Amino acid sequence: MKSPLVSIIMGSSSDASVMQAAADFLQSMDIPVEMRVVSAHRTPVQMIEFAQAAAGRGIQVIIAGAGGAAHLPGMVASVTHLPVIGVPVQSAKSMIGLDSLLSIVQMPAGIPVATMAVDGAQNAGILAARILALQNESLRSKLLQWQQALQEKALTQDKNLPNNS
Ligand code: RP5
Repeated sequence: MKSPLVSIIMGSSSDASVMQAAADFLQSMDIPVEMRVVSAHRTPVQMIEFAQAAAGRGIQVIIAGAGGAAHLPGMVASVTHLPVIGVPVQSAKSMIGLDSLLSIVQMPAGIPVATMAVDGAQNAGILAARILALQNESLRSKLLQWQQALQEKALTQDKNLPNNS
């Protein structure tokens, strides 16, 4: 098995059904991934150890999903130089994911987290692939093909609308 290039971490296994979309996309591009539960609040020491060791293990991008008081992506970003992509998970239904979104997006100057939409794990996978594609021509062409297919799908939808002139 190839060593993972992208680490997909989440605050709880209850985030896994959302975060799977990031893994699915990356695996469809033949990018090796790992998935881990790493909690900012329940396993803070392990979180710091994970983030400090990630680059040395060959990880190039970290995708971090969390819900509620979603401190995981920001805290991880504070102890690594790797790009961190944050996915706000809608965990507390009463707040429709706004709590998660604001916890992740409002980072202080100096510590960026590229924040996706609420439950936007597929886009996190796509962004991670785009970052890796900067240094990988065959991945770049796979991504462009995927984008072309997306465009064709939208053009077909346009053509198939009943009142399209
Ligand atoms: C966060 O709390 C996790 O990221 C999860 O979204 C939320 C709820 O966790 P569980 O109580 O379901 O484990 O830390």
